Amino acid sequence: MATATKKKMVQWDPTDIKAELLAKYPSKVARKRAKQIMINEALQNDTPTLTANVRTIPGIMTMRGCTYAGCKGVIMGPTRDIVNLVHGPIGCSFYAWLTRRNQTDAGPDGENYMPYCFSTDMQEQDIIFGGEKKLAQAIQEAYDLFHPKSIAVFATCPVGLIGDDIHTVTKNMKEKFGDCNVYAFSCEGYKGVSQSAGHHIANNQVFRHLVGLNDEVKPGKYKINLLGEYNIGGDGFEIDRIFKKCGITCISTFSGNSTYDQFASSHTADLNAVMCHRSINYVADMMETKYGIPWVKVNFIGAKATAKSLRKIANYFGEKELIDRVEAVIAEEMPAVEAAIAEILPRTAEKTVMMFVGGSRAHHYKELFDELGMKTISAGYEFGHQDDYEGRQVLPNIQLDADSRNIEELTVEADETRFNPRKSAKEMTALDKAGYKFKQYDGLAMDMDKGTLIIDDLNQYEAEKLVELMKPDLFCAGVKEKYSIQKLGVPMKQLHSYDSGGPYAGFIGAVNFYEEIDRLVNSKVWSHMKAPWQKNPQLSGSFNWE
Ligand code: CFM
Repeated sequence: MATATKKKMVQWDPTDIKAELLAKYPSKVARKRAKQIMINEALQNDTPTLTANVRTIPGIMTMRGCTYAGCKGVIMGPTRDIVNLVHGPIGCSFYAWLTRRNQTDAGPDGENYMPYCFSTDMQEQDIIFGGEKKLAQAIQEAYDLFHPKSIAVFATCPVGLIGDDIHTVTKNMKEKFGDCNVYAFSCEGYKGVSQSAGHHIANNQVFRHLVGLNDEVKPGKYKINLLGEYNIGGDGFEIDRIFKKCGITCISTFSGNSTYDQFASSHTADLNAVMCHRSINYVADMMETKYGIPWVKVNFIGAKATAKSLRKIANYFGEKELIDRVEAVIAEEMPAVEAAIAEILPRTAEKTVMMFVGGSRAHHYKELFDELGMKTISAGYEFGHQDDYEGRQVLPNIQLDADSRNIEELTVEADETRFNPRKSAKEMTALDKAGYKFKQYDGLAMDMDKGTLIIDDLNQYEAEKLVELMKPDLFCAGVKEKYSIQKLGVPMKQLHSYDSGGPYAGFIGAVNFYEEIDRLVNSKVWSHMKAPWQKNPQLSGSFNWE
């Protein structure tokens, strides 16, 4: 057993690592955690073998965020021309203000509320006497100051605890204004086990209050929506550049640099391309049922993945003009990527990496590390569900628990006038025969090597233990983990905010990523760093009056 060794474990046994991660826990905790640590060997499982989307055990320092973060911060936050008003204490708003690095471009209309922080700033008296009046006043103030098209209200924990009826307040204000769509999200932080519940709550309300409001037919050919792309570090801008070059019209992005009108018009697109499956699959499913828009999984992280996703979109439309143009764009973009790889790969090949990010990036970024010849030895999600790990085929076998049941499931039916199957049954069968898969996501486990460790809801203790045992060349997670990992002598790359880098999507993004990772894994600086207590474990001192 290699517990105490400081040397890199070249041959590690995953069973030993798992046992070591669990060794310090009380037996009940160890039993629960054991179900969330999977040694990857059963690829393409039909039944869930990893427990996910369950409560974090109290006392464990989880990496997760809250439901409000998933709704306000993740899904609605990147939209530029909707006033996002937080009903709650100021901290909930302040700490969600411009920290996610989702970029916006104000565009020709110049409307961009991203730099603002809107909050009702709840005080003790609002908690005691109720905050509805204050909320109505805040909505009025935002309307008077900015005259936005839309105001979205987000509930924080105290709102649910004191029972403010935010939906009636917003409904009344919407009627009062007449020219501003006002609606609310019951996304109190405690509503679910993680930010994932907030995604679902956001998806439901966006579908209920925004999607389908504008039937106007937009110009352009090959119309798609890009779902689950949030323009972190400018990723969305790079994807938009590629779409434009290919002649693909992006009607809406959910929700990087998006506008109110994009959501309202999204039902006019002919294909939903789903990037982050975890956060937005509900919208894709509901749009298919109501409007007949099929969806496919795409990934624009990684140059090869980008090329594959573009071909997937082109093959769906099936027109030679688009297929040829996409091939021409790939041929034009790839030489720069290949040149970068040829130069960098000899320095990165066979290096090891671990990734623990939200609910889809561990999988997406594996593509980029594969391109660098690096081995992903352990990965997992903070809040992924079993289908994000093992593929959508396990969906019928997932047991709903009380926490999941808590989240509203919208009943959606085909729209009487606007349901329009984008492809005939015959066309769908032909695509299927050609190997084209709709509504399919195979999950992270499929792409992980045999014997690697897939860990759900990794915590602070286990992260440090993993690094100590397996000594990866690089660790990827978020800011909460960054400095504790670097203090262990291992470089750390933030895959949520990208530190201050990006874009990493598309072709230009891939080259950016290769260059940064090359610098990180080949810099010796972290291994030279010693904390004072590592150099002199026995510190002594004296008071200056002695
Ligand atoms: Fe989707 Fe995201 Fe992610 Fe996510 Fe997120 Fe994010 Fe993420 Mo941070 S929507 S699941 S809730 S890809 S904010 S842009 S990086 S945890 S892996």
